[in-house]
Amino acid sequence: MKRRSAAAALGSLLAAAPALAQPMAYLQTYGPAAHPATVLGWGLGAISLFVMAIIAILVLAATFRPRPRVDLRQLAVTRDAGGTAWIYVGVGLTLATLIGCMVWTMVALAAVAHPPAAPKISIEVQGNQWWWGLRYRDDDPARMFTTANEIHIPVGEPVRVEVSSSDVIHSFWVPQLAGKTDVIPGQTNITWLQADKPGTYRGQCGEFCGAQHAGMAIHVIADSPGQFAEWRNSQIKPAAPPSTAMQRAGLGVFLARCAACHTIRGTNAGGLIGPDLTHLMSRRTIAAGLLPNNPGNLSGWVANAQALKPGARMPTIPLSGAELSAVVAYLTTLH
Ligand code: HEC
Ligand SMILES: [Cu+2]
Repeated sequence: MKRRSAAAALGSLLAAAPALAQPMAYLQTYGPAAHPATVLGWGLGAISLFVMAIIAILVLAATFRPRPRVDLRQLAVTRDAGGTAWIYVGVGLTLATLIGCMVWTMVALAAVAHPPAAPKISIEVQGNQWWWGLRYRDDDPARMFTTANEIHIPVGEPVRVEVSSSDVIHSFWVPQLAGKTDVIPGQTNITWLQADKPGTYRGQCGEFCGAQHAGMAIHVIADSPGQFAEWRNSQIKPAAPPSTAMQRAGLGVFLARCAACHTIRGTNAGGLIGPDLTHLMSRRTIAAGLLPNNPGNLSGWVANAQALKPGARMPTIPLSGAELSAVVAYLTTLH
């Protein structure tokens, strides 16, 4: 009985494993910035396995080959009958395989280095301990805007991404869409993304950057072109003014206690230490992928950010119960 339940538990664990692994699974990719590298990875893996199998077979064959027993003392000193041809052929095949792999690697690297068409959308991504700041560029400055942690892109289109850091070295990594790009203070590195299937792609800081490195996720959401345009137009707008007395009180608390670090466009809050909260409720998660974005988690976060993400650059701010409810009531209006 015990054994059977253990087996069942193992079975359900194994069944759950692919689903758990799915968000960061890099063996399956969904766009031309990543696909050539995936094919290359599988190809080189297969070639390596094939070579190992051949070598193993040759070693076993040589080990177990039947030979006549000879008495070494009786053996005449003669020149060997040959066999160097094996060496020439072996070295030749090895060289040809290695050169082939090298050429394939260079072709794949060249293919992922540049998008197939010039990107029309350009995003600045800034790594911060421990969240991602985003700025969507536009030729018209009135259409530029900032947001955080969730990159929306139109499906099937290349997007230019410029990465920089405000503090230490991070790494921008959305495995299903592209390889890693170093995020280095004092330097701007350029990469690109393209998702050929609509959906949400999870990314993660790929370079240890301090206490909450593991709590520094990023999501790329590939929308249909129509949904993307709608999202972009709503992000450009300033926040709607609060409508109830409670929400107005919340804005007051926010301006007094939070505005030094956070921006809400359309209000006097213009801080740059933390994420832009103008359209906070349009995001699925808070604190760089840590928690689903809902009023309960928002209250928990504002009440005690340090308990949820120890070391985060948002202190736990002492608020009365009334102040907390008011500020959260206001935050939930930020669609
Ligand atoms: C000293 C600067 C600072 C102050 C003051 C501050 N915050 Fe933050 N806040 C941050 C930082 C930094 C983050 C990002 C933390 C992370 O994800 O690691 C953050 C994250 C957040 C988030 C999550 C945003 C997202 O999209 O992930 C919310 C919501 C938030 N703060 C609300 C508030 C409220 C409400 C107040 C005032 C009661 C406040 N903050 C005061 C720095 C601050
Ligand atoms: Cu990191």
